[in-house]
Amino acid sequence: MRVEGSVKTVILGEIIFPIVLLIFGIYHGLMQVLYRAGVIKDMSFLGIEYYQGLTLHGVINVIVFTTMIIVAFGNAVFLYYLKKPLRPVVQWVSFLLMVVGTLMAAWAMFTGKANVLYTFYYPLIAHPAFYIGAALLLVGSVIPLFFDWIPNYIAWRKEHPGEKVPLAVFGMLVNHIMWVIMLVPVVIEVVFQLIPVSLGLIPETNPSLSRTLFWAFGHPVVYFWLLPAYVMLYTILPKIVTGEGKLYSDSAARFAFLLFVLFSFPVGLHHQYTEPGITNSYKLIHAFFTLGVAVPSIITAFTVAASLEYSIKSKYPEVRNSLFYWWTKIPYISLEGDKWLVSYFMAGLLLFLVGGITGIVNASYNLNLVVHNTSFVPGHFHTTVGGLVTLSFLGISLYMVSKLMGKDIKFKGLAVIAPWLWWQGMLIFEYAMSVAGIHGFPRRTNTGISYLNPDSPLYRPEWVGYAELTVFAGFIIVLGFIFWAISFFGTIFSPKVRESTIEFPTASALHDEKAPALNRLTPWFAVSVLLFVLSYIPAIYDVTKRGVFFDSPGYNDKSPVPITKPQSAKEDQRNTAEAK
Ligand SMILES: [Cu+2]
Repeated sequence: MRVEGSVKTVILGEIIFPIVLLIFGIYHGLMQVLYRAGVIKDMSFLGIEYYQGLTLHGVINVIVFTTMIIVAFGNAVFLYYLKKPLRPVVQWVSFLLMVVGTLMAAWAMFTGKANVLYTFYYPLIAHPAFYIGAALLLVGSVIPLFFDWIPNYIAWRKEHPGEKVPLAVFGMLVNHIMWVIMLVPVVIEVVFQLIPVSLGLIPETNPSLSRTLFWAFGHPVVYFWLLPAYVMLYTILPKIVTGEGKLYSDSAARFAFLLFVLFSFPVGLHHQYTEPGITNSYKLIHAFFTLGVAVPSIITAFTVAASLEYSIKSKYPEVRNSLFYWWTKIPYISLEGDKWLVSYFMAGLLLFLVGGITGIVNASYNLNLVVHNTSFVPGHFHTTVGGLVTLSFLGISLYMVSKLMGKDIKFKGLAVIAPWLWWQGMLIFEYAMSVAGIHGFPRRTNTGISYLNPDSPLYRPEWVGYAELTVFAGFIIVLGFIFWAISFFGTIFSPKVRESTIEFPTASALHDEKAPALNRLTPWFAVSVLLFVLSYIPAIYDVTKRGVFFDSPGYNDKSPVPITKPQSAKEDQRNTAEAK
């Protein structure tokens, strides 16, 4: 389908802008391993502090990059599958809000006014521009849903009575509605707690409440990143593996998405197992729901593997009776047509296998005490969001840019090797981080000047080897990224050879059951919101009534003196005045 004009410009902008920023994000990832291993033994490097760099790494990679690529991919999916135009005004408003918001937050981070990490836990307080910028980014990201996607979806349903909406549209629609729901708690946190404190409008607020609201958003957000990758695995991967490829079961795919709708929300307390003030039994309930939300990913593993098997076996009759040998026929490294994209999905899937297992460890309430806040956790999520999600987003970005700009993919060889370097680097990184984590190696710590410094009284030699291994891994990962970037920017700056189009290779379904219950979204979302609210009432009651005795003033990362004036201090002053 041809695409020209300003909608094309916006979608390209939503891909290229975050990727330029991602260069900083990846650079600070490399800096992290260098600091932590003590290769850089300092508080800062080239004017950027350790925690400032860690904030940039987190915010750019998992908030800005993911959100903008998801909106770009969603726009392309709705445009291509529904064949209905997007509204340029809506698209520009959304894009500009995201860009302005990102630049505001980036200014606060780059100038060192927001060294609060990407979770911005209270009572650490950042410059208001950080929170307001983040809020604008999020507002911009939901605008296409309300003003382009839902109207187009409703119009399409009217014109196609009784037909199932294309699976990719279904997945992206479900994902973005989930996005709007999960934003509610974090918007409450930012608007009623963090912005007022950072502006000095209120002197103090409740840290436990703010963390609880954050994780009511912070868990589902990982599925917001993951589901677009699942859309690609279901619809694109089987088609590009072999020309005859098919999705094994359409209903299984839809059912998996709907299970995410149900179970992504009542689980946030698994990030707060060690949070005092929340009753244990509520954490246990969230633990069970978390194990429940692993189910749709396990279903996805079966569906995607079955689709791969069907696709391979329909092309290669000689492996039709083999149980395992057909895996060798997958085009892991192929330059033919769109097959280069397979390497991104396969490398991502192989990382996700590890990420799923470590995630189930994290979720298991008592096991979490072994790994919480250790390097085990970053090890885990570098194989999920840093693995499958990032690789499929890098792959689809390169794909979309080449189609939208009408250009051939340049340096295809590098583009095919890139995900495998990334995969190998991440596997080594994950191994080192996980095992060191079990030995107590902390996350979010400049260990090079403390625990891994032989001159420090804190020295812990048993962590040294693992930290050095992460340096080695870091360089392989970055090399993979550089290969990808050469291909990406090489493609952008190459001459145009075709007209600009939007198209996705799409696998049809082998088993295409009717299953009307899977195509009515409202009841699923109604139950989902109900579960979300019910599962959080006891926890919110705990952190506002029973579990917290005082609010806290805000602090910055430089001083133990609060930057906002606490109520209790004023009372103390009054008391001493009265005593006199
Ligand atoms: Cu989680």
